[in-house]
Amino acid sequence: MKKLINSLIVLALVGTAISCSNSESGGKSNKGALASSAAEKVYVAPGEHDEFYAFMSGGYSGNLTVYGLPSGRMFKEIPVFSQFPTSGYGYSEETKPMLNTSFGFVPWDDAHHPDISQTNGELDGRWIFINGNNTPRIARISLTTFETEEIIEVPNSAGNHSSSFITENTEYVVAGTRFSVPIPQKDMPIKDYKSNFKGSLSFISVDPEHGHMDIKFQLMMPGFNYDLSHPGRDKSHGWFFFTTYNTEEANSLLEVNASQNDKDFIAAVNWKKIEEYVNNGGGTMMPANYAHNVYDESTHTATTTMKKEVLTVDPLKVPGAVYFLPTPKSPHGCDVDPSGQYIIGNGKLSADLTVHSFDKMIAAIEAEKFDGEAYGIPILKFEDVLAGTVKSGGLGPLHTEFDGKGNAYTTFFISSEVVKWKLGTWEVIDRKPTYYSVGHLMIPGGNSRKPFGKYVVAMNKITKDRYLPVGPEMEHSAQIYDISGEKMELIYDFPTHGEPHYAAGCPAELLKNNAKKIYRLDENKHPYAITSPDQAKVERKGNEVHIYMSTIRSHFTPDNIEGVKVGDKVYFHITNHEQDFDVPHGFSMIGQNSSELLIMPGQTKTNTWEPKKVGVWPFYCTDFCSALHQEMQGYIRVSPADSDIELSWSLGED
Ligand code: K7E
Ligand code: CUA
Repeated sequence: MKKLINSLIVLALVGTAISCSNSESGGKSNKGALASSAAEKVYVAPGEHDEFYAFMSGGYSGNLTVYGLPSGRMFKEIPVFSQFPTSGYGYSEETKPMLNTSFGFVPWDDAHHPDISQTNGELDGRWIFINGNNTPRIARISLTTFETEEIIEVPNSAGNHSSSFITENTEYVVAGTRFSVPIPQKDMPIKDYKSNFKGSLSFISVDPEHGHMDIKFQLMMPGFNYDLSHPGRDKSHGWFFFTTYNTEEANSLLEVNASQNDKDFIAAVNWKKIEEYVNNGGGTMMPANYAHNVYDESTHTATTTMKKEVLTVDPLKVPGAVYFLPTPKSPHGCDVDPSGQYIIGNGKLSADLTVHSFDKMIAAIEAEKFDGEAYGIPILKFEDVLAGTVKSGGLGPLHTEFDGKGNAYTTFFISSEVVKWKLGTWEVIDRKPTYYSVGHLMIPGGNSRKPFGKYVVAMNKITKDRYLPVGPEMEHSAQIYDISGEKMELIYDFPTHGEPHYAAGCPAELLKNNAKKIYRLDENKHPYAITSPDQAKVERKGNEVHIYMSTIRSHFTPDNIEGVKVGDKVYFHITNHEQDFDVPHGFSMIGQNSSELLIMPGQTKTNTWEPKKVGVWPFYCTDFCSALHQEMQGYIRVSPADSDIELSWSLGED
């Protein structure tokens, strides 16, 4: 045991050493790996637009960032699972419900794997989904407003990591648990994990018209760790593949104890079969408690519904629905090529990649050639499903993407490189170093039937000397390689925000003409909206004061309010009466226990303030909206709790 620990530590240290010693960068005498023509390939002239959008997960920022490719320019950070003072998301009364869970208000998560909706296996640009890893949730973001519209909590899950991947007509967004747990949760000794804990794989249906999510069923699998997943596509459409590790079912010191088995599994799930079973009344309804948060664009308001049950499916009750494909060395990434034929398991403690064949898998199932079973689930023979092995010579393979021209690209964390290899012959065509310790990589559409194989973006865990130092922590780095030729060419290197695990990209054409410019005032159904500034008013209901406020360049209506008292709770319901693209107004109040708000044209948002001190207190617009932005301000007079000053408000009067 000691020996194994030591050798793992050595492996890890060697990895770090390799990843830092293959540096070609950092020194002033060195231009890095760049050829002089590289600059032209990424240069997007001022005023010109990028060719691709790239949506990068924010990892521990909980958010999603939007970049342009090839320029590497960041356009927006979209708040998803984390409160975001830049816009007031998670602070405004309207958006707070988005962060409700069965654990209460959870204003943060760890976002890993964005995936764009598809139709017939091709990106359709309607929505992008992303998983919250820590408090299991799946979010749906609109690709017209670029705002989070829906978040569903996933019960019976823990470490929602093999998520959020989309089937090829967006029938389902799939979420798998990383940690197995007692289901239902209960108080029990941890050491009794083995054969008592379960791993749930959730199939969340997506309504084709509005995108609304609902958990269709949860498959209750053996207590392994379900690491990553991908849908079958084209010929394998109807199946879903999940890598597992810790098939040892260890509950302590997993770095050693979960590395005992030479092979873990890829679980192949025939979801069409289970869907049919469920549609015919199969499955067991189980009590559960989870939040479903939906943002309504017409009321500009989110609501939370607590759901009370979930349909569970025991895989043994649906013969022919689940099989295990033995896959070496604690596989991490689980990727399916554009034709749907090849399923690639990246054994992270291995140098080789294992490629399974979908056709061979089906043949082996039909011939019932099994190699035993695990908890009643048939295990296929490794040799019977193996399509080939890529002898890459790299170390620590993690993730694979495809260019649509018959090539695959795999990242190697330990040896810090991207390796290009050929599907079908398994020969390595090219390899290029990354700086440093690469995790995922992304080709726009690389997770669909139709990749746009012009660039690959590598997302690196360690930045070290790539940019000017900014203290002990550097932003992670992304690197763009031109993959239009036989050999990859590193052309650009740019910092990212948070930890971008995965990314999803698409041609700019798919989205740019649909991006929303304003919210129409005549469609604003917010209960506290006012349709014009002359409807502005202030109302008292007990100790609540509701201010119906308007913004338009460059004043608030009203801008003087009196009669508020210490102990009141003041609601600012602010409607932005602008109807021009890109003219938000901001709002902030001195001493508020919240953030500012940024209110889009035609939108209504609500901020609260509980005045604690007598005085005359200012508020102002936080977004430089016009030449007279600094004039966009107002005062609230706060009197003692027992004052009899009447509520009054004004604009432009003495
Ligand atoms: Cu490899 Cu969450 Cu996809 Cu990170 S995971 S790298
Ligand atoms: Cu409105 Cu500044």
